[in-house]
Amino acid sequence: MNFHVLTLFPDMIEQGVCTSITGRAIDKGLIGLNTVNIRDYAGNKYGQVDDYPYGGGAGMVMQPGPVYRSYEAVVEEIGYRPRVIYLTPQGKVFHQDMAEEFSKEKDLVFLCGHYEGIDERVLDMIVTDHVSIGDYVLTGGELPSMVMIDAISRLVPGVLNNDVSAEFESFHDNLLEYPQYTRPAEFMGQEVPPILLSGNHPKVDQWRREQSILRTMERRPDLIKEANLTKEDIKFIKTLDK
Ligand code: 6GU
Repeated sequence: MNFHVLTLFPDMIEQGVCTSITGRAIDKGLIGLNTVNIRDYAGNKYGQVDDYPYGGGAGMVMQPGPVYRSYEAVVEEIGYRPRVIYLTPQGKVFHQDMAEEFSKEKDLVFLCGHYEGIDERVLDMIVTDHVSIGDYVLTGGELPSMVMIDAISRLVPGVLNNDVSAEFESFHDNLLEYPQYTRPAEFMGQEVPPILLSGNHPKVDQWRREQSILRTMERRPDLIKEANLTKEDIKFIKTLDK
């Protein structure tokens, strides 16, 4: 899977994505990163990529030409028109299900805006998906594209070294993950829950499932409605009211 990022700050993307697990995935050839500097496609020799907004108002707007030409450079390279994700607080809020859907693509283009945004005409021409990473405002689309690349990459087979993989983590069954412990068995007077030292794996699994449910009810009650609860889970929840 190849990520193409159209941006005015390619160094920021490269520094972020080429680090840690995604960096190793690039070294192993499991994912590819191609940053395209929109400024390389500027319309004049001064490297201008933005201009004043028609109709007046604060700030600058990114011109359509450089964005369009940087997109066409990617199309030329890969030989087809891929999905183009425009990072914007006006988009659909990013979610694990979207990460799973996007992870099936061969190429994905991320378009990072800056200033007061990008000329609407080029967005109408090339963007297939408008995506936000939450209800707050950032200075540009670079961090959101890195968030999405991280979430999508870890779903690509081989990127995580554990085989049980991405599936059994937070948001599996729409429940939060259970708490984890490691040595020492006692830390500043706090013991590890004894069940985890018992070697009784069915009991450990049951305890973890219950912890996931409790944690989700406490911290993210909005997720419980969507959770895939078993008969045993429901029985457990009923014991809590007493
Ligand atoms: Cl995708 N872009 C910007 N600029 N701000 C955001 C965002 C995206 N998602 C949340 N805030």
